[in-house]
Amino acid sequence: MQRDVTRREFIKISGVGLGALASSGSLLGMASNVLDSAEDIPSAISKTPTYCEMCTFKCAGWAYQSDGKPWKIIGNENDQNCYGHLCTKGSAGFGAYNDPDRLKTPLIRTQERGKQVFREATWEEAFDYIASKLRKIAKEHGPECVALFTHGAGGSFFKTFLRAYGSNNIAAPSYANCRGPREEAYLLTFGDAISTPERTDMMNSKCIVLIGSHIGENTHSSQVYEFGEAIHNGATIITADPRFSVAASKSKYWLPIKPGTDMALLLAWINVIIEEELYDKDYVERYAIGFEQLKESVKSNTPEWAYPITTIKPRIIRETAREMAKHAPATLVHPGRHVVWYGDDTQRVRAGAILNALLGSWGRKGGFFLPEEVDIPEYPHTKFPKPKKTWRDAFPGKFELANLALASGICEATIPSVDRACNFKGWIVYGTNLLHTLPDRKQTIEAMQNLDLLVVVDILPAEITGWADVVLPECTYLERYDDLRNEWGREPQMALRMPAFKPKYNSKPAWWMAKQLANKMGLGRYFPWNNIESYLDFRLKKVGSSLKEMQKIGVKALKRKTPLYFEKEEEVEFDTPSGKIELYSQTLKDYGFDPVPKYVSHEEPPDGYYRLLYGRSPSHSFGRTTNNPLLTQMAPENEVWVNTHVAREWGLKDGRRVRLENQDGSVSNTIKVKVTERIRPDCVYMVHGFGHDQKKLKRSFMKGASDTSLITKTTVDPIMGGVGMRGNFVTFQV
Ligand SMILES: Nc1nc2c(c(=O)[nH]1)N[C@H]1C(S)=C(S)[C@@H](COP(=O)(O)OP(=O)(O)OC[C@H]3O[C@@H](n4cnc5c(=O)[nH]c(N)nc54)[C@H](O)[C@@H]3O)O[C@H]1N2
Ligand SMILES: Nc1nc2c(c(=O)[nH]1)N[C@H]1C(S)=C(S)[C@@H](COP(=O)(O)OP(=O)(O)OC[C@H]3O[C@@H](n4cnc5c(=O)[nH]c(N)nc54)[C@H](O)[C@@H]3O)O[C@H]1N2
Ligand code: SF4
Ligand SMILES: [Mo]
Repeated sequence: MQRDVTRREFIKISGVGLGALASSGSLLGMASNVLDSAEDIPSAISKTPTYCEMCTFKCAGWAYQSDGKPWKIIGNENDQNCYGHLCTKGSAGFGAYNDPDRLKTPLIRTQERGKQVFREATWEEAFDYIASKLRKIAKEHGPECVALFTHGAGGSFFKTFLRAYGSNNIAAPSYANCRGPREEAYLLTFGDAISTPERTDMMNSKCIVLIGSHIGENTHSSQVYEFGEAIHNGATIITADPRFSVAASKSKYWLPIKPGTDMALLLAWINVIIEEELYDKDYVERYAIGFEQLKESVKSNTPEWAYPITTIKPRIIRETAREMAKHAPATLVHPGRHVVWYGDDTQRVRAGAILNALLGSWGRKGGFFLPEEVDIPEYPHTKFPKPKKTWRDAFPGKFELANLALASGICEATIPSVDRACNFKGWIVYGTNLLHTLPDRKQTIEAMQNLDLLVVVDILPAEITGWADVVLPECTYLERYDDLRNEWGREPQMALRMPAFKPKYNSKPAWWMAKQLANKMGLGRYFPWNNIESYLDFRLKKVGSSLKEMQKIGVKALKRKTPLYFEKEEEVEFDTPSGKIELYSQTLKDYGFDPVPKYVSHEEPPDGYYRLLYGRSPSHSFGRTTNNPLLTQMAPENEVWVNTHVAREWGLKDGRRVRLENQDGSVSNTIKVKVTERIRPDCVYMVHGFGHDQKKLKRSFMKGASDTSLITKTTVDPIMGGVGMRGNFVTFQV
């Protein structure tokens, strides 16, 4: 922790603080903490390096205290995840720390699962309970029958624990329920993933094409910052979205596409770029294979063909395709992030990847840069045992192109069935509220009712904690060390999170829990360090830094080893089976899928129903911040966007409360109507994260509606198991 900032530094800091607040909205309660006169300068100011956990993008920042009290959190200027600017949610980290609803002590269930009756327990009792159940499961079914669901930094220690125990069934909903299809599509095409933070070179783009991605409402810091830079530099923005999003409002072209038809638009763009010979011939010839098959395949996908499908006029499709080609290779067809829409998502994202290949933007300035990360050696530990089975055994012959475990798949395979070679008996759930995150709540509940053990590690009493056998209260990110942030980027960079405060209540960090539990189970050799400081210091020293140095600077970049883009006429070996960019994928063909993406139509809403679209609140991260005392002041509930004509037909006025009912009769909580021209009449829209039904979340209980409660139907991507969630239709209960 750094102490006693000088007066001069302080004035500099408060200037930054004001800027950050202005950009993130001065409605924050913290604004009152910004001082306006020199006399107000507190005597003792300290700052502690951290990386943010208000979402999982891990922006690095500084948590400031004045006189030992929380003051403000601002971005670390040297951090490439945020360029010194945290988003609204990141600025409100103290709200999470100060939330009076936080979990305070370990809990053990005393009545039937789901009744939500617990007794307070000591850590010792909680670990004893878990250890004895885990031993029993290992003995009766094998350790592979325990799965870990994880989202967030501390999950890494539970991953070590699970592997030491003998299971490798580790699932993040951020794969099958978020960006999985994107990673697989880019792996299939370029032999490399997009990952986090995205390798998009928006800062240098001259043309950005957004297919749904609503950057600006999706507030991942560096994405918003770079998007802003591109706009400032005069880049052409083309946005395809059934809704006039914030990004659409910054666009030269807004294409209000009919939802579910993006593949037709992408194929028509490919068609124009090939037919008008607008593609980068040298790049395609040098780096790609399958051009002739692609050309043949998209021959009939003309703009005129796409018009009745997408409702986008042929003239606009041609004009936008030419615009993309004009700025190539500094044209970025953004790969998106939450891409699990209609079940053909790997193919749709692949069509975008192919478009990028034709424009020559992969490995080029303004397209996709070549990221690097720091190669930090692991702390030496005993080799993990080799599991005898994996989640894949539950799905023989299916989802073979999935590179990670499927959260929904593990959930499904927890429901006993005779033909499953891998049935799950225990779950450890770290930092993911599965009841809000996985669609089809009924299935999640049925799965949980079949478990022998359900452990939940959380900071708040989320819906999922109510179903646990044991609840382990984690302290917030501001009260703990975590593993180093080591992600790729323009520079190989690492960031440190360390405690700014002592843990409140009887909460503890994940590293401590995992290590204690391992000791209890005789697995201590997998955590062979005395404390987290020595663990971090050991690893940092291996790459020429130290814990002491990182405590001072928070973020450190090392030198790149290779150039950021391809060199002119460079020979490149892509990590695909052919060593080339695969416009035509033999791998897909071998697994029985279309080697070149093809248009497939999706079900339309019946009369009187509207497709349910969902997205992000700029002031919240999923459901994890909707109880935050600072953020609830800004956005206390969500609204359902309804087109003006539709509202008139239903006699709905702006602000009226309705319930939504979906095609399967599932009914939502009440939600306010927002009557607007900014959405097509065939769909409605709401942001995700509201409609909590956990009473212990006092500020967010029953505020707004949950999109998840209306997502009972899914379309699974046969290529990799992504769970398409935009095939649900709703009507109004007025
Ligand atoms: N219906 C619907 N479902 C979706 C989405 C959607 O838009 N609509 N989005 C999908 C996407 S893109 C994603 S990535 C996933 C995200 O899904 P999740 O990762 O499940 O996100 P949250 O629902 O915010 O759940 C996070 C949980 O972590 C807890 N938490 C917060 N901070 C900490 C911490 O420091 N330590 C611990 N141990 N716990 C913490 C919170 O209290 C909360 O219970 O959801 C997917 N599911
Ligand atoms: N503030 C904030 N920012 C976040 C998050 C958060 O919770 N809060 N979560 C982060 C995470 S993990 C993720 S994955 C990302 C998600 O953010 P994105 O990847 O940007 O998510 P999308 O699902 O693409 O975006 C939703 C947009 O898609 C549009 N849309 C819906 N259906 C269609 C369709 O059929 N076609 C087209 N073209 N558009 C459609 C909607 O109108 C909406 O504008 O956000 C990240 N950033
Ligand atoms: S995008 Fe916002 S909430 Fe997410 S890590 Fe960065 S500052 Fe925190
Ligand atoms: Mo996500």
